[in-house]
Amino acid sequence: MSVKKYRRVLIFLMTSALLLTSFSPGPAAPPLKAVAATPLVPAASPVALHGKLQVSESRLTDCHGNSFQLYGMSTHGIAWFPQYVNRDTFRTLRDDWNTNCIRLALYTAEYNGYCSGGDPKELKKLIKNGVDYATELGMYVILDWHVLKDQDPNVYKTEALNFFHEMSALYRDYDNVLYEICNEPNSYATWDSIKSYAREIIPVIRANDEDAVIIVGTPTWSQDIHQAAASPLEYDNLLYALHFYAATHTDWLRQRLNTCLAQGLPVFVSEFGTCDASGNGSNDFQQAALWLELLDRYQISYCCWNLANKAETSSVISPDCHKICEWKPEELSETGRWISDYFRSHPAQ
Ligand code: IDC
Repeated sequence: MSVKKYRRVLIFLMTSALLLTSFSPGPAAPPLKAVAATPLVPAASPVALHGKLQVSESRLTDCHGNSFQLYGMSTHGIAWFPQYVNRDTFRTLRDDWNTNCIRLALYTAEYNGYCSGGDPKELKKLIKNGVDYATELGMYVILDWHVLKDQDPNVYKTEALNFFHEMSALYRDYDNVLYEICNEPNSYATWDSIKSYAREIIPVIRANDEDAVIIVGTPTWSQDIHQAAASPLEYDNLLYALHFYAATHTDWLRQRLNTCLAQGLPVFVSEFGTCDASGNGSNDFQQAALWLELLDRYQISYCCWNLANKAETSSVISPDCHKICEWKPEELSETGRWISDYFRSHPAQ
């Protein structure tokens, strides 16, 4: 049964309940807050409270029309670390880390990527499991077509068209699924070539799910949002990706963000790291805090790279910890301790 259908049923029940309580004596019933209910979306979860999202006046908004911020973890490549596509992992991220979304990174080219030697069936199964777990927990989930080594998203455009066609048909009635159509175009991939790719992928998704929220990557590893601001795509419900790594990208990129926001560009930081752009090296938590405070001020959504125990700075779990959930502070990396604390201090959404 679809999320939308259950929502309609719930709205009917809520309306009936409100009518009943308004005619009965006694103390007023507490306000009913939930807007979505399904056996899969638990009451009081982020999706139950905020429902379907849309982009309105350059901001991500919830079903009440209020500005809404997604924040949480990005997986590492799901082919590399499939063990973290797990219900208990996501539950820990929701309940202990206080996050409301998860990004599923599906590499296209690297390491048994979807288009380069990986098993598309197995990888799609992982994506579907990930969406199921997120939905059961009432979390938002981003399907990230993780273009990186392939540089230009047009390289695997046919595979992308098929993938997004299939996924958007499956999730057309889900309020909690967002589509990220190209992680980080880079090198020779121009904004024009990304636009031409987007103009093919977006209509395929929208044919199934007419108001899906879609995140579009930008040139130079999703840093050149100014090019998108100068020449945006002609669709609604779009967000443009800005990625930063705190030890590499500092004030100059925040300035660019400020300028683009002033121009009305809707932005989503679908990936950031607290270390340098290699995903390794040392952390710069001072810069990371400056970034996240800025994003919180503008209610710009963000996902932290990465949920894994790889021996690299950006992985949040300690390399010698093999638990997939309920990590103690000493089982996290320095990055994991810092970002989980930051998430916990974030006002719940
Ligand atoms: C890195 C991973 C690393 C992996 C590599 C593959 O952290 O373990 O070997 O990819 O190429 C990005 C990318 C993201 C990178 C990350 C760090 O989106 O895939 O992950 N990064 O280099 N953009 C900027 C940094």
